[in-house]
Amino acid sequence: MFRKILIANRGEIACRVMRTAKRMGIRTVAVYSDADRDALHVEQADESHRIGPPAAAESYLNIDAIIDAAKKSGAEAIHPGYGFLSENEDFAAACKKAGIVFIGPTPEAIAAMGDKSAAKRLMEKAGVPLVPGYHGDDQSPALLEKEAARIGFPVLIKPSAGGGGKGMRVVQDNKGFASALEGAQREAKSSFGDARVLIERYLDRPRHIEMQVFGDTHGNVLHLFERDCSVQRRHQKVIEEAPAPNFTKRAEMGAAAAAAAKAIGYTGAGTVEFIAEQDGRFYFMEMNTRLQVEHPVTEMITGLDLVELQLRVAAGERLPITQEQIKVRGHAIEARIYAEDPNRDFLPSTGRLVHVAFPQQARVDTGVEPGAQITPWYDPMIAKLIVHGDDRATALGKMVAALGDTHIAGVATNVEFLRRICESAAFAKADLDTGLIERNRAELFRPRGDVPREVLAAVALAELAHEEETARKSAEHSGDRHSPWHQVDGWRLNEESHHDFVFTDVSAEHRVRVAFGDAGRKLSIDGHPYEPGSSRAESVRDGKSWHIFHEGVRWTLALKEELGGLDLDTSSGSLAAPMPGRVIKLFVQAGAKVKKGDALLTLEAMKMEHTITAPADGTVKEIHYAAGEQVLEGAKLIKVQ
Ligand code: MV4
Repeated sequence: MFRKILIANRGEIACRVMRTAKRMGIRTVAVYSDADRDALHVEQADESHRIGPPAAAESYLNIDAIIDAAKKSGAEAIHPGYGFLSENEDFAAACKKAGIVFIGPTPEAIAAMGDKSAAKRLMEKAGVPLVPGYHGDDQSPALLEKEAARIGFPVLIKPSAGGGGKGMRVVQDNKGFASALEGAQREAKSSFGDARVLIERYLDRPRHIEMQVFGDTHGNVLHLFERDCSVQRRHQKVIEEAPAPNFTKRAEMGAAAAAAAKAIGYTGAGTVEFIAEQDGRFYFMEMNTRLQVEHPVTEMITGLDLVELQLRVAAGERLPITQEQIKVRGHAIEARIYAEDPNRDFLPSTGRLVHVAFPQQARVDTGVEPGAQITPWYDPMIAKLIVHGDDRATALGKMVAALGDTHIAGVATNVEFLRRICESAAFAKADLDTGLIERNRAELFRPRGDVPREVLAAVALAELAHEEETARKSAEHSGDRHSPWHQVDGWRLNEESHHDFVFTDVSAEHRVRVAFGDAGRKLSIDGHPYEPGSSRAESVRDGKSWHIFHEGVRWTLALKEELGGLDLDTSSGSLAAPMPGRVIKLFVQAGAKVKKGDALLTLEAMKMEHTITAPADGTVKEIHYAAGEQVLEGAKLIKVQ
């Protein structure tokens, strides 16, 4: 076995590979760009090497820099992870040339699967089922149109060079064919540098089902069952699971995938992708010659560590198990958490992760920790949650709970969206096909409604607790614990006392009053008395804002103003100091016309700033203090009529 390996990747997959390497006693070498100097994968490695500036083209895709780092560190093998150089035949060849083991298939196997048309011809020869179609070299429009008619409309035109759905065109009848072909060829040329296309019968409501395969250098090939990855959005997988629910063709698909791998002398971990009709009939789509993002669901149902198998096979060992020994145990589901905003067309969201808390009851594969930056340079995936249960319903219940316990602040995330998918009737009954998200748009993207009263209560109590804590700390530091300036319990001692908060969310203002009486605190929200409910909420402070995590939803509320102990009775028109402090800023002069909510003055008390605002439209009649002056609690500060 290797003594030291380099991981030519970043984020969760780099951390994931290192976890197994460490368990096996293998030293790990990380590489990083300037954007990742402080990243978790660098911290977790035994050794790390800078490979270039943030742009992937100059760092994680820089073959020379990575080979250089491997040589410097004395790594005997390189694990490419997924993405980046993982399916780059030149990289696999460069490793070989440098005398370093590429932990993956041969350059020839990568090349054989890289061209989608060639791969399909190869698979056809190996007896793997294909969608009825045409994938020949003759690309003349007249022939392609004749082939489309032979296949039968609707047909799908796909670029030969690319996978992943880019540049595909559905054509309903022969009238639309010529112009769709032209568009597809143009896009194929600009996206892949290769205008060739293939034509297939267009399948309605297909499922994406893929088979995990493994080959060793002794001619053994295994399959590790299938995964259903039908829940996708614009060809981006969102939720994956294993085994595929209600799928009746496992044995046939497993045999087809193994035949596909054997046909190209495949070594290492690979995935054979199929497209399946609702009745289970399946057709080869393409083969991915790498470890995939969703490999953990396969690990959960087989009990195998796929990275360990990769390392053993790459080191020349035989696969340590036979096909008969591999059994499906229970059901596993994975959800991908992204820094993106589902309400803004899934626009990636960048920024600092102010708060990150992951669930205890799920496997969490992540490459970030609290305080990490999500930058625009790389894929915005934050983590993967993976759950396992005896059956699908149990696993799904765990996933809903795990998503509810995933608390991330600082960037927009898809956590709530994922939870809606998991809670949807369509997903619960495994009504799976690649159109699930589109078909359930109305439900999945419904507006979230008003801020729950539990959340407003939680935010007010959290703010109050925070202020009490701040005051207590400042009293401790002042040396005079009994100083009236540091009274923290004054609000509560006074039976009449109460504290008013105004919080704003994107759409509305909410007024929460906390009153301190004999019986303890009593809350009222927007004028209505509040009785505490039973739901839990976690509050996370972020400057002047709070993130409240409640029943799987993150609410962000900003403290707009705060009137401690101040009677909002506007009849007197006189505004008093809510607590002892110092006037630090005046926003108005006597005679000024003000509107309700306008800032009048700012008081500094207990190291906090409190801005006092006009309770109603009116005119400033008197100002009793100048900026810099100390005031006592209850002092009349300003009079508005
Ligand atoms: C198809 C298809 C329907 N009919 N082929 C999209 C990505 C590429 N790998 C294969 N894709 C498709 N090929 C035929 N003949 C529908 C899709 C497709 C799809 C496939 C898998 C997962 C998600 C998808 C989303 C839209 C379309």
